[in-house]
Amino acid sequence: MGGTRRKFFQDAAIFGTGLLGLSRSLRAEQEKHAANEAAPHPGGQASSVHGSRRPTRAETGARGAYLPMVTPDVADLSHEMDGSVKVFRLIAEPVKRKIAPFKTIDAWGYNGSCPGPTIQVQQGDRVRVIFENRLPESTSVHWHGLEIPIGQDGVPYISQKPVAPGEKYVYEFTVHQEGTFFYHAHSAMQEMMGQIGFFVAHPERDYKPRVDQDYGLILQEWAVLPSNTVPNTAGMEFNWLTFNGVSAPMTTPMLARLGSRVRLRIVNLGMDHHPVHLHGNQFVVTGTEGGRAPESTWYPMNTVLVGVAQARVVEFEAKYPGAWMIHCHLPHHMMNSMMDLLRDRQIETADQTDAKTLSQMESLAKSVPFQHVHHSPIAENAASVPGFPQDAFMEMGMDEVVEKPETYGLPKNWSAGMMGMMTMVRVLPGKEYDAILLRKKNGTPAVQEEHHHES
Ligand SMILES: [Cu+2]
Repeated sequence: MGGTRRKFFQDAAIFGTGLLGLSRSLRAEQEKHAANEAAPHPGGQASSVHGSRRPTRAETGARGAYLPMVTPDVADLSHEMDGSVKVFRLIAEPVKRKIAPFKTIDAWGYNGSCPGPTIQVQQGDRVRVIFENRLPESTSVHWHGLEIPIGQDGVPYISQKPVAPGEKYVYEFTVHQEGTFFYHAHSAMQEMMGQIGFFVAHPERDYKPRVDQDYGLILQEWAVLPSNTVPNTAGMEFNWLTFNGVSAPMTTPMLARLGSRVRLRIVNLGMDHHPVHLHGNQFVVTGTEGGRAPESTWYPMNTVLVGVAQARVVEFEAKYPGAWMIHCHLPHHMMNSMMDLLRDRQIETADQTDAKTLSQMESLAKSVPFQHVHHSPIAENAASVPGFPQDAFMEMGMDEVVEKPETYGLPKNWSAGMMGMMTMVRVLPGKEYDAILLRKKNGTPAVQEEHHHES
């Protein structure tokens, strides 16, 4: 071991001992953390970053208001103010997550949610997160992408002692950056159990051009064996793909008023990279996990590769009315696993007849309230064509099971075409947009009085 490396470990050990004392008492933690951040930090880099941080709100006075991001199917984490400090309470715990109408998994998340609730702050904010571990094992919280002192980095043994089950730990730092960040457990298996959430730092002044809608999507993958509920975190074959903890058609459509500008922030914390494609529109990548990208780097595209641990922020003008799909384009990520439903009746690609499949689908429909048990038309000689069936018997419409204000007015059986990592941006003329907002506000059930059939 070289001298520098040994010195580093000595520093880390001294630093770790300091934190060990801190974790004993919550109040002591809070006091010491303030001192901690002012002290020089092992690693040097954090110190220089710290030195160049932007001034806090207290130093600059009032800042511009910001448009909060909406995380479909995931709530925001509320906060209280302690003087000028935004105080959040984050709890790691097991979470039952219904990822499809016929599938609930035992994931791990935060505050009853998987992914965890979205934390939204503004550049310059002082943030305190009172973290509690209700998992059956030790954990910590890493603030992905944030330039904060090493003591707040959330890496077990390196920057802090692991937070034991039942213990609390206080993170506190000043956010000098703007952009799309996230928090996650810094233990690989816990990440795969769902320990992730958004951490969005809004800029002190709005980005230009301003957007009217701001949405966030977290991409996750799950390996869940048939008739099981616990993800197999050692498994390499992912059969469930989710946006914000749900698979299509349970994903809540994102709404945009015709003529508005839309921002989508996409974050990936799984085992695969996902090419996320938007139908019918071109967008520009306006930011990454590192913050806002200069306008000179923007160019039109409609598919953005969101690699593991990356964030990609895209923006587009909602010029074209319609229900525009947005989905990962990997074919196997555009599917839901039917293994649980089929059990011993798994589809055989040979020896499949229309009658046999129809009765199979009817059996499925009884176990979950699917209303459309018919399938799309097939040729009379279909069974004699090598390769048949492929998608013929994959469609399972369940409009009524997944209906909500955001699905109001979609064409009948829309849900049959929605599977896996898939959702939609519904670009709606003002009147229709307002009607859905009113339904959301009033909690009006999205009863579909009439279908708008294309055909
Ligand atoms: Cu994918």
